[in-house]
Amino acid sequence: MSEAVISSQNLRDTVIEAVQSQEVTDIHTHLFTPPFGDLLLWGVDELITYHYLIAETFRKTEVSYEKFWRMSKTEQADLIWQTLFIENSPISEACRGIVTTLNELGLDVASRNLQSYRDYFASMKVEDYIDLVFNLAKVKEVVMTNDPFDSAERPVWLSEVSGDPRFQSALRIDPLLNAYHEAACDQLSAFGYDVDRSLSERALGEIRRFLGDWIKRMKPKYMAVSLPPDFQFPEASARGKIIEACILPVSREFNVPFALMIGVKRAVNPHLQLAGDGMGKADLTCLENLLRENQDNKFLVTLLSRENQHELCVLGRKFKNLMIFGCWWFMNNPSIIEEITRERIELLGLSVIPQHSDARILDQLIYKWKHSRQLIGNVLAEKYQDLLDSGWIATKAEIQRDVAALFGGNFYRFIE
Ligand code: HDL
Ligand code: ZN
Repeated sequence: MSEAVISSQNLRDTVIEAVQSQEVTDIHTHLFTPPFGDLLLWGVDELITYHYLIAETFRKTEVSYEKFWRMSKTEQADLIWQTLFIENSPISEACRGIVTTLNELGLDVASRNLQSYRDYFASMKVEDYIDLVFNLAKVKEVVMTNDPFDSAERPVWLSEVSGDPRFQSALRIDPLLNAYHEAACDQLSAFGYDVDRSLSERALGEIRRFLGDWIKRMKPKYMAVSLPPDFQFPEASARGKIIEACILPVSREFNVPFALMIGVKRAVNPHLQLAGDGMGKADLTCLENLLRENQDNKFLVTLLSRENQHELCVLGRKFKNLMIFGCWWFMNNPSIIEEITRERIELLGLSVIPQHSDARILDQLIYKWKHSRQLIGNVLAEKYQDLLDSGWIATKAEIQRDVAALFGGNFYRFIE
């Protein structure tokens, strides 16, 4: 039996150490294993041209959208660096993340010499860099976002190449659910599935076959879709019909949870391209209905609106088939991470997945997890202290057990 943790400072140190040392499974990223080639983004110019920084740059620069999008990636990075790091202090979370990453890599942040950082990456092999980043970030494995409708990604899957086992897959089905008539129906026909626009019983069967084929091919940890804030279920729409007749039965048949990421408004400012998406507060009646009427299905859920988080926690208390995860996108900022981690622990104890990185660029794993570990560690230390103040003495082994559950154990148990 490991020694009991009894003094306050000893307790805090033990909690922080447990959080800092625990390897994490990152359950939602946009990273790709090396066989996907250039789809795996890494290096300082990719970091600087992350769409979060593009949006922030336009708030400070006089450069037009048209002129920016005509620039090369290097020219874009030069403008962003000059605008957000030199002419202004890189104080936002997305900017600070790059400073943290460069610092953790041991580069001379004080020099502010962008070319020297570029030289560092120019000498790096991607396979070596993956090892370096995973070790620095203490990431055990990441779950990718894999879209069978994507023209660049699809052929790699069809070539049946095997990648790095640290990169697991997730079957992303946004085109199927959000653009069936506009795109997916024709694409599925082209792929050899006998579907139709009216979603006849035959077509629904073919969509189930498509999902089964890709589950067998990808072996995904879950099926995921991002949904607008006005998503409703049940819904008299192609989306509602496909969820009811295809997603839910296939999810049960293959034991592949359905992940709903609700609250995104795509392209509220199209001039910003990938940086142009917005958000809205959702009506969570859709989740209540899905969870209540499908208690043999497993649902992973993350929401984009801060104002939805308390309701989501209450839903988590009502439905054990709901696993809440992460601080998604516009939620992934220290002030909100701290607030909702505290709220989740107070309402749900240790039965959530507190964070994912959403990393698009490999290097981001370093800062996204360093920042989140600090925040989650502080909240946990406070909560164990509250226990100690009431006489409950948590041992080091118990704290390590609890942190392991939050950083991967809950996920693996939920999907098994
Ligand atoms: O839909 C999603 O998975 C979102 O995470 C978007 O990819 C978004 O652009 C993003 O990267 N957010 O962090
Ligand atoms: Zn994402």
